[in-house]
Amino acid sequence: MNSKLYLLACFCFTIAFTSCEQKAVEPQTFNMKLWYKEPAKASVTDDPNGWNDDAEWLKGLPMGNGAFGAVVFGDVHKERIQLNEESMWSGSENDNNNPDAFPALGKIRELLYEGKYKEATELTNATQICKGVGSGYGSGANVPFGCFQTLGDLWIDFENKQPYENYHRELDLEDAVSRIQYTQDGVNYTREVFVSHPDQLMVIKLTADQAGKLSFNSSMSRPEHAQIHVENDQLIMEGTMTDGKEGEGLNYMVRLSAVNKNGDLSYTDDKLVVKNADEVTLLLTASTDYVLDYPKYKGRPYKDLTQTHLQNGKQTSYEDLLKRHVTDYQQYYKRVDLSLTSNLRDTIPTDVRLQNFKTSTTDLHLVELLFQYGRYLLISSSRPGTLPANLQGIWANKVQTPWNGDYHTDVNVQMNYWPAETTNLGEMHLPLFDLTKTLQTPGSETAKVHYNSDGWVVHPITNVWGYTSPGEGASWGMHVTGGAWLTSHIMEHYYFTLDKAFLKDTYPILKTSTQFYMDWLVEDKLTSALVSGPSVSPENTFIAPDGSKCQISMGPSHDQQVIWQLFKNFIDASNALEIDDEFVQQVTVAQERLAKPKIGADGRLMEWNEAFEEVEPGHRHISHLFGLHPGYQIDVEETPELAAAAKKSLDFRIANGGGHTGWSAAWLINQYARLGEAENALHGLEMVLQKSTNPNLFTSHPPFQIDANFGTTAGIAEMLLQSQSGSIRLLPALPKSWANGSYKGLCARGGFVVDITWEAGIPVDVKVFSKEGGECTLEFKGQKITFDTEKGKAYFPIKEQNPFGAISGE
Ligand code: FUC
Repeated sequence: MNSKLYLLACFCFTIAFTSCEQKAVEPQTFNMKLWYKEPAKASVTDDPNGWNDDAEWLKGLPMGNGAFGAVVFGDVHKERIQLNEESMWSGSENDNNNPDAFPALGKIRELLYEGKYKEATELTNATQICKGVGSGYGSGANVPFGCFQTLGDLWIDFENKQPYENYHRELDLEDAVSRIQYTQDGVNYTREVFVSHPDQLMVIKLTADQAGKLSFNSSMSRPEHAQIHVENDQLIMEGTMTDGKEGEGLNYMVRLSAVNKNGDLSYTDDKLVVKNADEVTLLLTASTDYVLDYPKYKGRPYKDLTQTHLQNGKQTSYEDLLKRHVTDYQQYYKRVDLSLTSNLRDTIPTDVRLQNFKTSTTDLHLVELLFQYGRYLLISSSRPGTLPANLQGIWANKVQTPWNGDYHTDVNVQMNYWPAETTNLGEMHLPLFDLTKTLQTPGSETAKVHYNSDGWVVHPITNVWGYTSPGEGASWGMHVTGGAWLTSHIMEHYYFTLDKAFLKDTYPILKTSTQFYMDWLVEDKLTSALVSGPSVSPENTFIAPDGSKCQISMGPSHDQQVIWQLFKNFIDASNALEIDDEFVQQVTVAQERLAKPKIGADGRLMEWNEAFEEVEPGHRHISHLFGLHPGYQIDVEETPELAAAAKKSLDFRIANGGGHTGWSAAWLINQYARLGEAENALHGLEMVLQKSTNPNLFTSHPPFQIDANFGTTAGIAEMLLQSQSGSIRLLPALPKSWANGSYKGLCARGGFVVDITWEAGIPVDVKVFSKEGGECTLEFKGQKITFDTEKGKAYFPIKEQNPFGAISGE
């Protein structure tokens, strides 16, 4: 036993099976840092094509406070800090609903019942897709859909262009500070950068260990729509983006100012100039006039806000700014520890670790790092009151971001939030619900125009302008369960927190989403089961009996499972709020009548209602296993046949090249974890690290897409703790190579927080903290123990007699 495990075990055995408020011993972990011996090169210009990654930017270190983001290059002679503000969106509110849709709906369903898939797919393309150009095929910077864009760059051009040595840069995940140090001409220079949530600004402190050695010019730039001027000791960059209709869109402003120790500080027309200072602190604030409020979306006092935050920052000492930042950040970050290794020092730079991992996957510290990095990124890109994290979180370095950096609702934005509850960051989940709320009104307009239905609907994409229409191609755009999938997150938050006030507040969203699908579902002519359609199984194509390649059908398994989950959630929410009206009863009946997952002749879970062959057997979407993960419909214990079929489907996908995009591999981790398939889950994780991770640990589709960061963190948590089935499954998918370890602070449904230490694959110490009271069932390899809990108390249920001790770790 290594010393930290021994300490923990001793501590726990003295407590026995008691409830108490005592804290478990903090496990020692080694510093959670991304660190490098080389800078990212600021002199390399970005590729003008937004779809191409920029290798140097992907070496930069991302920072953020939920709304403001920065990527720090750490270059010595000329520093580049690329800037983001989450609402830097071009475009504007726009009506994309298609009045031709509803009149053709019945005909498409008839064609599908007649087995005329080709004709049905063609008619869907002709009538059901959005009006206008929609998202502009993912390149919508200049159309109304718009695009999430860079805010520009901050440059710090140092006078000293001499060679340097002793270079080191890092991002410390434990305090969310980036540090750079190097030596030039015998002078030791340092930079410290952080983005403060409490003070709403970015702070950059530059020092030299000899007097008067800091001389530089600082400037700002943006590829378009930017004016620079100086006003009252501030360098200001401002502009107006396009609304996509040849008019003016959102306005933005960035303010930069500095505080110097000795030397001279001055402002020219477009620069801040420092000469011979000992130390300088740069402060930067930014905002737009965006407001998340359909249909106006404007009105934030962005000029005043940036001014106030900058002035307040200038009047506060660097030490106080740093202290407030660290305190604020750590209240979230410190809730969870994960230890898979017993080493205490990290001597290998992160990019080297990543490179080594391609040939040897034994580096468990890299796994710990990637896990905590996902939590860091969520805290940095999604805070209460901000917009949700988009396809790139809040980090994008160009004007045209791939897929507009939007919210894809057929897995991607949901994946961003998979780790929120399990890794103890429930507050960071709230922005997703705020966005969902604002989609109700435009979504009900779309439901009316397209389907003459009540309730509201969202298709596979949305943006900050309330876009809810289908996409511009039926093959992917006719995904009708985006709204239902979004609302499942509301219930996840409730299942984890049991927060009734929250549930009461959000119940209308669940109810109106349920209303839509109650209207939308139709009876299958043959079986009279309720089916969804015409629709797609996200982005996948099948071969119809006549040999044609089609996407549109009735009752794709994905829709059926998402709607099943929505109805379950709605029924659970109604029960929790003691609502039992006629509508709840109708939904209960309808849930029973839904067409259920089916197993094909080859033993796989069927993706469509009929046994079609898929065009791409290794397709990246694994949507027909929604019921396995993130849904609850398929479970190893409750529905073992379906679980076995799900496993066959997964194995088949992989055997045919599946998991080739980052997020797809990340989903595999979660799905295999739910099946208790530890080694396969680990394989998914290794795929993410080997094929889909950049030097700064941003994951990749390619191009860069952040969902796999979040999906991987969630997947690791899912391997270590699950609670979707009613009991708390301890170490449900623990790979052999993770034989010894510990974690603290992972969350389970029912309001429980779990700390655990395991040896040779067996739990040797478990602490369960009960936030809300109630019965708790722990499960390990099928063996269960149940005990009652009281709100606010901790339990150590396996002390003197470990009921799991007799179980083999194999
Ligand atoms: C989904 C995926 C694509 C990509 C895009 C942003 O629709 O099918 O692979 O990730 O979102």
